Amino acid sequence: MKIGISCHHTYGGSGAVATELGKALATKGHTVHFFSQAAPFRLGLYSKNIFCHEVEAMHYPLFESPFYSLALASKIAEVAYYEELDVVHAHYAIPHAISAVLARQMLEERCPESQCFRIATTLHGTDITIVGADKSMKDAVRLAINKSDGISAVSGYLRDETIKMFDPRKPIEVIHNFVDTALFKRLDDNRPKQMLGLDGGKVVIHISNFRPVKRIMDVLAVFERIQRDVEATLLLVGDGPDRSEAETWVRRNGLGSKVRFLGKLDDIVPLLSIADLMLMPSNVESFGLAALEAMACGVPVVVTDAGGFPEFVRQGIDGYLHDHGDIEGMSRSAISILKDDAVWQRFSDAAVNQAGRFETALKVQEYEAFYRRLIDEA
Ligand code: GMT
Repeated sequence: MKIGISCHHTYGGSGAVATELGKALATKGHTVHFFSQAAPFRLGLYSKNIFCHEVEAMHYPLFESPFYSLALASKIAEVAYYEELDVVHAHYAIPHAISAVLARQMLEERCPESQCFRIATTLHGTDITIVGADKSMKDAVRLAINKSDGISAVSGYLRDETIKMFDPRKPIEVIHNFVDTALFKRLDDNRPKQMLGLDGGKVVIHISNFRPVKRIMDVLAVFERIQRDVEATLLLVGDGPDRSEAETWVRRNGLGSKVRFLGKLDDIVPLLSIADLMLMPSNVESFGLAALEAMACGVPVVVTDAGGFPEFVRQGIDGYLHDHGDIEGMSRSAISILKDDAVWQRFSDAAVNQAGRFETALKVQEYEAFYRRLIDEA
């Protein structure tokens, strides 16, 4: 198939999923055209089947802000015309699905409808729960959903939320997020520990975009309790609006030597490989890809009992789930895993096993079948 993938290029789950999917499809022989503002951050490889189209919005003094959505639609229409794309897969409703809808209308000006691509839209979470809930965007998100030929959501939770909020005309398929276990596996390499000067003790990790939904202050509160009982360091990977508040809190509480802000990093496997526990106490996650990637690297997780987490984290087997804001419960669970090596090993092995059920190859087959159905229905 000839597939266009429209996605955010920046650090974030939806861009990561879109990019890993595109790479896997290309490896299977499909032709993949990426559309984004810059090369997606996880692309990092050459393939004869992958093409990247960077979208540059026109700057003109009359336009206060550049029209990215229009430029994206024009780029999709242009590439679809010359490359005869079968499917355009939009990751995130806004602006990608809307731009795909518009691109198809542009294409219809140039060729018969039967020769136009099909639109597959994958909803990732915040496009529905935050952007879609905003009055200024709600109708645009509804249009994006209803004008797509097929819609998928990354969890049953997100499918149900979308139905509640938008009552879409079409059914929503659930295709869970996935992880490439050939890449995300625990490395037997202590060098990152030495490089970070971690002499001993346990390593707790958190990876996110430091937005309010991630509850960074809860990560710190849980860690503060952990380190009273267990010698440990907290690695914070990523960056975002709540970082300053977090840094101020760390300084005020004298935890500077135990909490490391590492910023945005592309290659997280070496860090996950030295981690003993991941904390993800978000308000809600439609899936929580970073936790699945940690599990694949043998890292037990302590997460919120909400959203997509219960669809892959098994209570007391590969991690623990708690109500959001339950600092005491999360701390107790974390300490129980970190304090006993035998318990940790059991959780770690179970996490690797469970991640195997979300292997990239399995989910890519589901996406291929999804595209095929859309093409056959045309
Ligand atoms: O909030 C983020 O982490 C970014 C956001 C995105 O679109 O990049 O992540 C969403 O999509 C990811 C991939 O499907 C999911 O794993 C995240 O759970 C989801 N974030 C939220 O629902 C808050």
